[in-house]
Amino acid sequence: MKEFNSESIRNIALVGHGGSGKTSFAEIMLYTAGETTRIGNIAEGNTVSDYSSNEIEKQYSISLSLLHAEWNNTKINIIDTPGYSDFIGEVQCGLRVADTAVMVLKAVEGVEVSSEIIYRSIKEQKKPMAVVVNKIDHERSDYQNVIKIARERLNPGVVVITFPVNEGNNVDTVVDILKMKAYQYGAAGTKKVTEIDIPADAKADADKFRTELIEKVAEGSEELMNKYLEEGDLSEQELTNGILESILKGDLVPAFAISSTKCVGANNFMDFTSSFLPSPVNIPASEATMKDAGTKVEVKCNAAGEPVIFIFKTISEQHVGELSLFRVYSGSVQAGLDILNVSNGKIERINQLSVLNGRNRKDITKLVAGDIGSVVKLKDSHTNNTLASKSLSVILPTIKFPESIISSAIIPRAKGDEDKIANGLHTIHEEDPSFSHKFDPELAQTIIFGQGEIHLDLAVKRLKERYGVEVDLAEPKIPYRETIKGRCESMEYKHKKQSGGRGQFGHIYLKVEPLPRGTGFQFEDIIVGGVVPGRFVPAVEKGVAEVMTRGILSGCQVIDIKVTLFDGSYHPVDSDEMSFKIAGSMGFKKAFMEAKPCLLEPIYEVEVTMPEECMGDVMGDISSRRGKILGMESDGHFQKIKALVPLAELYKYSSTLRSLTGGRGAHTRKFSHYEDVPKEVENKIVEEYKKLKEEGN
Ligand SMILES: Nc1nc2c(ncn2[C@@H]2O[C@H](COP(=O)(O)OP(=O)(O)O)[C@@H](O)[C@H]2O)c(=O)[nH]1
Ligand SMILES: [Mg+2]
Repeated sequence: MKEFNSESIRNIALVGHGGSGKTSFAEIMLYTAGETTRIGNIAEGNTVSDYSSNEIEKQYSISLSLLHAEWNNTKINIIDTPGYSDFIGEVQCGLRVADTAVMVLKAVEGVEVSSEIIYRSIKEQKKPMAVVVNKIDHERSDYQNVIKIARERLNPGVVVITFPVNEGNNVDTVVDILKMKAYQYGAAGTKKVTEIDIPADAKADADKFRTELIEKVAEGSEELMNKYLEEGDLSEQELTNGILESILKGDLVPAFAISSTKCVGANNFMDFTSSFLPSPVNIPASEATMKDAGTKVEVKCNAAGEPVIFIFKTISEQHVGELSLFRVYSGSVQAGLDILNVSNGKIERINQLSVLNGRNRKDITKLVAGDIGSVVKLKDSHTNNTLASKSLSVILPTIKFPESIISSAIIPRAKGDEDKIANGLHTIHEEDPSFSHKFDPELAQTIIFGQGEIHLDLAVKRLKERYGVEVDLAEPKIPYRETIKGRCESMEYKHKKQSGGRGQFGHIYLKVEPLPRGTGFQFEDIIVGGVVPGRFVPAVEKGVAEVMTRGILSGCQVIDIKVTLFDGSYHPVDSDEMSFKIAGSMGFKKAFMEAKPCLLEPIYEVEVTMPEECMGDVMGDISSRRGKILGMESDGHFQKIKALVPLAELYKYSSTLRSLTGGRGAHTRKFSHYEDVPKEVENKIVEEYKKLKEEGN
């Protein structure tokens, strides 16, 4: 592959709702540009981008993939991202290193749920954007309506660059309003494109769209606006410069008509990409932080500068090892370079440098600032790490991954697999930080966290495929708490054993009373006259504390209780620490049972965002989960509900919400406090625990 300078690189991320045709569109760009010699398709599972076995099986993208094509002497790096909300983390990674987000919409459905959700990320990250309206070959394709909806729901700056002349089953021609010509595409695979005059019946639309474009560009500056008002037009040069400026500001969003199955429109899109979409040089410098000083510095896209690269994705592939995908932000990177991982202080050697087309790697010698590529077998570098020369130890801003919205316990099918499972989960997290796991010592369960059920199911599948371990998903145990509502003024317990030799003797009186929520455990010793000698008091406390950790009613921790040791007796020979510890445990258990014991459950504060029309259903569902609505507010097209819901009622909530809202709802949650469990629920939990104990578990 030839070398490209920073100015001739374009980094685009294809984003949008699942099934809009991102992967298919990438496929025809690669074919059109001569990167591939045949057009793969989703049904046959032979696209360049969806190459993993899971993607081929499911027929949709799961991980982002990196592709590139050369067009008009520019190198277009294409990041194809998944559209399902389970894999939103991948979209964040892709957007982070792209200079233009290309939102793919369907020519019939237009703006869908994920389009809106992803658009919010594009706005947050202030990324320039383009729109591709794909599937204009559909019989109900309505290109102009989709443009209208995209203006209303996404960005009012959407302007048409190409539009179809004969949309529907027979579509083969688009009008390009920059060239003011029409382009007739030959059958898919022929790569034949003929430039023709704009057909008479498309002329009026072409003029209208061109005026819209010129006006949009003129709005960008007072100078251009004055010129336009005076002369009624802009020069080609003014238009060219103005388009780039407006795209960079996010005021202009160029839109293109595409049919990926019929191979219509890709040439015009790539022409525009090479001529008008921003190169890395046009993008404002990244604000980074000096590792030691903490001061802010600007990292400019300058191939002659110190090398700074950022890893936005790691892929662990069998037979290859770990592949790190990175973007060069400054300087250039050559094979053999030693570079500092500023995030963890370790030196890494860039051994094998390559560019990718899905799973195909092509080795190259050098990548310059602005370019994107991959390196294999870094020792200890991961997603979100910045690598830089020692003299410029900067850290670039990291990718913000979404918080997990779903969790599940995993139960190994075979004993002894724990280490393999932990290793596997760790690698999965490194590849995809929107997935995480932790061992919860209180619940004695490994819990995994992710973005949806498909996300968690896939982790289970990967564990099996790559690490040969089988696990099942189960509802995580709920960390209930036990406490008391009443008091026990005096509980006597005498532990006494005489079985030849030295006996055991420990005798105590305990008082037990409740404390305010959140106080924890207090132990007071008010023994006078040494009736229980001081050296045995800590043993009594230990005995009580052990029971508090283990629990009595449900096997969950006991909280917010004060225990007072106020009387007792001892035996000069038989008394020892063990005897008093046992007395402490047993005495506390009895006192606890007399002091109106009860169970508390964790309550979470849940925030649900959904379209207004789903409010009723969502609120009804929250009530049926013993939830309490705290309030609601509107947020653009959406409504937000805040509620308190017991954790025990939240398992698989994201799936329920998805079906209640047709995929348009989302929720976040955080722990709020502990509250009494309703009696009937408590009885059930206590019964289950009893049964478990009787069975000896
Ligand atoms: N009719 C038609 N179908 C398309 C077009 N582009 C993609 N598809 C089909 O739409 C489905 C989803 O495509 P895919 O590329 O996987 O979408 P992605 O999820 O956005 O990557 C597949 O069955 C494709 O064959 C198109 O332009 N026209
Ligand atoms: Mg895809």
